[in-house]
Parts: sequence; C-alpha cells; structure tokens
Amino acid sequence: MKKIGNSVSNILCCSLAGTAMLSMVGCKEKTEPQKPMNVLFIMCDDHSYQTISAYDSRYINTPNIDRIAADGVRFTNSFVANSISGPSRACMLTGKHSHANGFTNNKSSFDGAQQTFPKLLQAQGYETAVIGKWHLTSDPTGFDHWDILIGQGDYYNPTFIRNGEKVQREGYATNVTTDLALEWLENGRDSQKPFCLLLHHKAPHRTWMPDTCDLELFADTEFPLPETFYDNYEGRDAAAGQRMSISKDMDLVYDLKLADKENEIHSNPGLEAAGRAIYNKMDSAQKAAWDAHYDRVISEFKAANLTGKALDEWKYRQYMRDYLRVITSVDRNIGRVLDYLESKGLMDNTLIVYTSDQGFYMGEHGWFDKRFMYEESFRTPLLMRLPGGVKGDIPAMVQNIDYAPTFLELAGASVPQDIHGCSLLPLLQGKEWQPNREALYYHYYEFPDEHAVRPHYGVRTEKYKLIRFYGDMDKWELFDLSEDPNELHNIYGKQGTEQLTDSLKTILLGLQKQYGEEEYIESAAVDEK
Ligand code: SGN
Ligand code: CA
Repeated sequence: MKKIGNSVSNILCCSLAGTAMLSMVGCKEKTEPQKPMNVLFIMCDDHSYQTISAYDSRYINTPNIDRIAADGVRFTNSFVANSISGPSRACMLTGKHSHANGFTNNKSSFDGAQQTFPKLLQAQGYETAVIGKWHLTSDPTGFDHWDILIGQGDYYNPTFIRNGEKVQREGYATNVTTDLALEWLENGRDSQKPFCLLLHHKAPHRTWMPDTCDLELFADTEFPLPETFYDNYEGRDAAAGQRMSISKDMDLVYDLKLADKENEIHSNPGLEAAGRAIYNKMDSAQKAAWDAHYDRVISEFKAANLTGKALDEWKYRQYMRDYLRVITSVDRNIGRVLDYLESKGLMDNTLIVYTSDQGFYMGEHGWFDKRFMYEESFRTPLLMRLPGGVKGDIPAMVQNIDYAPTFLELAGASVPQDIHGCSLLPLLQGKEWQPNREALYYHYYEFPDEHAVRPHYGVRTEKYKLIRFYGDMDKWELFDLSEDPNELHNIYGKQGTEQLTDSLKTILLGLQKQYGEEEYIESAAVDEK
C-alpha cells in the first residue's frame, strides 16, 4: 500500500484545515446541491489489528473487512485514549478524553445530557441510529433509533433493548445485529435524510463463542507462539502484577469451553458455574452443534493430560481458534453490509469506518484482554473508505477522540471548541494535516478490577513512550519504541535517559494542562525517585 499523509512535515493546523474543507463544501453547494455524506461507523469489541488481514496476514484472512481498506485507507498508527470498552465509546461519542466526558471506567454511567456527535449530526439534519453493543449504562441519547444489547450482551439468543423495550431474539449475536442494521437501513430510516449508523458488534469479546457454522474452522491450525509469550516482566512491576495471563487466568471451563458432561474438569468455581450456565442458555439445536464440536475437544484434552508449558500452549491455541472463528463470522457479516450498500448504490455517498473499541492481546506477553498502554492494546484497527477520498496507508498518529470531529466536519457542521480530538477529514482527502497536540495522551483508571491492571497515564511520541502507574504502586516506565518495539526493556531511571525523561514529562504535563487534567502529574511530581 502506498503511504499518504505525514504529520511531521505539515504546516496547516487542524482548525485551518477544517476551515479549508468547509469553504470547499460551501463552493460545491453553490453549483451542485448535494445531500451530505452518510456515515456507517462499524465497531467491534476487542478486535485486534493482528487478526485483520489488511494489517497482519499471519492468522486469518478477512476479505470483507479488507474491502474497506482496499478501496480506502488503512491507518497504521491508530490509538485509543483509554483502552477499555465504555470509556473508549464515551471518548468516541464526545471527542473528549475520559475525565472530560465523565466516563472513566466500566462502572461509570454516561451522562447522556452532554454534547455528542450524534446529537450534533441530528441538528445538522441527519437520521441517527445505534445498533448492537452500547455499554454506557444510561439509555442512548441523540439517536432517532436504538436497538442495543444489555451490558456486554450474549452471543446466543441475546436480549436487546429497542427504543426502551426489551426484545429477546433467537440466533447468534453477530448475525442478529447485522439483520437489525440492514432492516433499519432498508425500512427503518427516513431515506430523505442522510444517515449516521453506529453498527457496534459485541463480537469478539470474551468468551469468544463462535457461531455453530464456524466451529470446525482452524481445528487443526497450530498457531506459532508470539515472540513475547514467555515474557518474565522484568523491570515492569505493573505488567508482572496483572491477572490476564493465558497460563494463570484463562479458565478451562469458562473461557475454553471444557464443560464436560462427566463433570470431571473443574476450574475457578465462579467461572466454571458461569461457563456451564452459558451453555445451558442455548437451545437444543445450538447445544447439539456445540456438543458435536466441543465433546471431541474435551475427550482429546482429557486423553492428553497436559501440564506445564504444554498446557499453556494448548490454552493459547484453543483461545486463538475460538477467537478467529468469531472473527470469521464478523467478517462474513461485514460482507453482507457492504453488499447491501453496493446493491442500493450507497457506496458513493457513505463514509465507511471500521474500528474496535481497543486493541487486544493475542498471546503477546502471555496475555488476553487489554487496558495497558502497551502497543497491542493502546493501538486499535482503523480503516476508512471515503468516496472520492484517497487510498493507501496513513501513518499519522491518530486517536479515537478524532472520530467525532471527523464526522462533524464531513457533515458540514462546525466542530465545537471543547472537543479534544482533531478531524481526520483532511487526511482522508489527501490534504495537509497537523494535529492540535504534540503527542498522544493516554489514561486508564479502572482499579481494582478482575484483571488487576494498575491505573496509569502516559505519553507516546513517534519514538518513545513514558508511562506512570499509580494507585497501589508508583512506577514509571520508559520505552524506546524504535529499539524495543515489544516494550520489554524499561529504561526509566537508566543513566543517559535523564534529558529524554525530562522532555517527555514536560510534554506529558503540557498535554494534561491542554486537556484540563493536570492534577495527576502534579501529584506525580512528588515522586521523583
Ligand atoms: C468483562 C470480562 C473481562 C473484560 C471486561 C471489560 N469478563 O468483565 O475479561 O476485561 O468485560 O471488557 S467476563 O467474564 O465478563 O467476560 S470491555 O471490552 O467490555 O471493556
Ligand atoms: Ca472492548
């Protein structure tokens, strides 16, 4: 793929680029009135860029998701502001970092009275809808139509809340969510208005339950272990203290579906019971398909009697198989949506976005889950297809707070001053772009939680990352990403890094001031050990 856009050499600031775009739209309207571009914002939950073939072809082929990239752009340096579901969604809706939108962790409730891009698009004449995972506790606001899963939602026979009414639906969540989206596109919306549809799948969230038709895929695939699978976390105390290890924390019955009929396999009692309860919620046909697959896996597992590294590696491979089966269904359903848009002539006036609420560990560092500011979970896939826009790779460092201003600028709406993010539209149009920030700011707050990731904030430049973990530990980490892309060597406090550390702390403090969160670094300044 060719490279386009470069944040370093640009001279225009974000707001100036925005002004240029608005005047361009204004000029166009004089001669040729056009309906504003539709927005189809597709997001999956926990979809790693490692498992999208447009990014990485080691594990799976995702031909349909790749169609978006092939005809549009692939952001190669796309990041989130807070690597966890609810907070990430709140950042996207508001274009603001977590402390400013108030949804800092998954236990929060979103203040639906605040400004969001769907509300601003409604004011601009758009018809808006959210279908699928919502995860913000309070009811959606700013949507003409909403049909959301409750909390995380179930993979099989999920209950939705449709505009306030509970509806239980038979079938597999990714198929059902796609059906609902297609139904709204076909019959539900006002076709006189431009639309903005948030199609947000629950897949591939834990516990990675495949559709019955995909259960036999990858059955014989022996995935190579990631380079850092046996990381010993030396020099990284927060990494050592997590509870998201495939070896120690991935549950045989709950995560890996070894709920044997003989009741001989036992794991964490709470998780084991939850695993058996999930199975019991399926209907008889679903159970039969499930048994036809997992009963064989269970008997082979029992016969192998694995221990130690052999057991760890079996768990990793079983996790990969289920996760990739779930992605196969996601990709097939994205294909259905793209085919629909093509058949209705909507490809020429719809911006299509594909992303995830964060990245995910596919065994790197020995982990599943996310939360850390380390690369695999700080990054997130981002593909966009803008009709008439450029094609290829965009290497600029972008963040999920940038989506809201992008959609607003595309719609011809002005971008409110209090939005932290920066519109990506100039990048999509091949224009010069310079973000309104010196580097990326990150802050994860949720602690204590089931995976024991300590709260932390940090800054990332193109070459370096500085992180401060706080709470029940007070530790800094510094990585030279060009020398150490796997972030195994914490060089914080090492001789010769003093100047670099000072300058990164200055950038960090500057960002915290810019975003109005400086109290964190002020308390951090006490610790200069
Ligand atoms: C659930 C999962 C966790 C996961 C969080 C947050 N446990 O609690 O493994 O980290 O969601 O995920 S589970 O037993 O319920 O599957 S998030 O993407 O929704 O933020
Ligand atoms: Ca998630």
